[in-house]
Amino acid sequence: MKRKVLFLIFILIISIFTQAHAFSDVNRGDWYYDNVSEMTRQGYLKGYDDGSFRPSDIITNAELVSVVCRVSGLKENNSGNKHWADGMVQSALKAGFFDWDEIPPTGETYDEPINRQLSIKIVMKAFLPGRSGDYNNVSTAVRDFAKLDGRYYDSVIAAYSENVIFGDENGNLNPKSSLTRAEACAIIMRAANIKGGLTPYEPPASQTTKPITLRTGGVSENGYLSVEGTRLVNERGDTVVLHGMSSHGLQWFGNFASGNAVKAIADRGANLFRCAMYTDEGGYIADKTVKDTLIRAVDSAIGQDMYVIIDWHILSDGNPLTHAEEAEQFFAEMSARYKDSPAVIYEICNEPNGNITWNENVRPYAERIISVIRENSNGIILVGSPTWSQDLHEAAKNPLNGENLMYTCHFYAGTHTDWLRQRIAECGLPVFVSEWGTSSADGNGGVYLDEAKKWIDFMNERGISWANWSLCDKNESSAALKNNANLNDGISDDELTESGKFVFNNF
Ligand code: IDC
Repeated sequence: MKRKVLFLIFILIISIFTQAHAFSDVNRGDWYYDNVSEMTRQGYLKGYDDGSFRPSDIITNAELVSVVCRVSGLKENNSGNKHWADGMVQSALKAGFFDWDEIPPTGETYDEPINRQLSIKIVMKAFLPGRSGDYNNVSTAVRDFAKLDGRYYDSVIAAYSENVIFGDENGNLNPKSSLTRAEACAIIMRAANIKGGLTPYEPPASQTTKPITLRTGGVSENGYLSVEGTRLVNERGDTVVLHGMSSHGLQWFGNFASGNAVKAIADRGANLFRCAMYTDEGGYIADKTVKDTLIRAVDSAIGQDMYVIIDWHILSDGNPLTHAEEAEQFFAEMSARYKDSPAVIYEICNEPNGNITWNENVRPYAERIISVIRENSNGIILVGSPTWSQDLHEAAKNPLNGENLMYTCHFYAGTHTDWLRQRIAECGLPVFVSEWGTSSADGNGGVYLDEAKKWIDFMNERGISWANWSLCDKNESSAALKNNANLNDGISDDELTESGKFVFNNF
């Protein structure tokens, strides 16, 4: 009895504790997750009453100053002013973190967005006063250095030299624009850690290029990939095989491409995630916001140390030339955004189909998109072929020129058998199975696990990488998840369908 009571108390304490640092909108895999959790655990951050933290909201003068005061241990002054943060703003002013005119203690600007240059100064004064850096280095490294007001030179030079701040993808600091609550947490934590504060300093994980978790078989281990002969190899020239899941259409099942979802499959051993961004059927061409879902998924996968495929998922639009201009713009933007990331793989046309040929449609399209991507990145590019990416023999007669190109082959175990394996074996091309299913080609029926096993053995023998269709809970047999599977706490065996179990056992 006594034991039971103790146990219940224990559970209660644990749940209070975990509640205390679980914001509804801060998830494992989000780039700011570690900082925000640690700061919450220490009691520095308070979210909103509805349980959210609103990481992407703009931070105000009062909010930034008060978090800095809490983390740096500055006590708040007694104050007569009714504003909740006034006591802290007053003591920060007294401590010299900023000057009177920057945030007048009369309070009119307390709830206005703080700008970046001022927040950098406050953070540096609070945690790393007296640090300096080299004016010449920083003023050349920061492209928009000239936009800074002179009074912020010293703080910015020191902050940049100490790795408290970094430029954006273009090397700009945007000193007069605002910053988000998540960004503010990152700067504060970096400075506090360098000072020797909370936890040992680790180089910060940037949102788009570095993992926050290191994994066996992951990007941190293999680095940039390239193609040698028919093999995919890592930075040291060793063969690499990637295994993972494809999302379903992001316009329908974006919730299964969340940070939690991606982490859940990484925890089960996957080192690859494919983001299937449909062009038609309500996808990107009709609704550009699908791109935001895709970017979040890509960033989450990078954060989990996984390789990630950006899939331009043509399907009902069988001819890739139909949306070639949109594809050029899209891949220009993506390859610029991810130019420094070894994790990203570009799949430029999911499945060409209909009345088209390799020579007249797919090949010319591929040449256009490859040249766009190559302006920014020498990463792996996956190219489809006619008949839903099965006509490898056609591509093999007139392959593309260039490096790090692979040809996709898609199969569904209930429809495609020996003859397609034969084609892969004979084509002589580097092949990547960026989509396959245990079902029939319509995504349903079966599942056909005996045939799927033959395929797995075949791919293993040849070191062929694959992504399985699909990570979602749709009521079709190719789906890996049972209805209403909840991925917030990982994926358990009883949340997996028959297909899901088979596939996950083969990561
Ligand atoms: C299927 C989905 C299904 C959806 C259909 C049309 O499983 O729910 O209704 O697309 O959008 C592919 C395609 C892939 C298909 C899949 C199964 O790349 O989009 O998904 N498949 O039919 N090629 C061969 C099979």
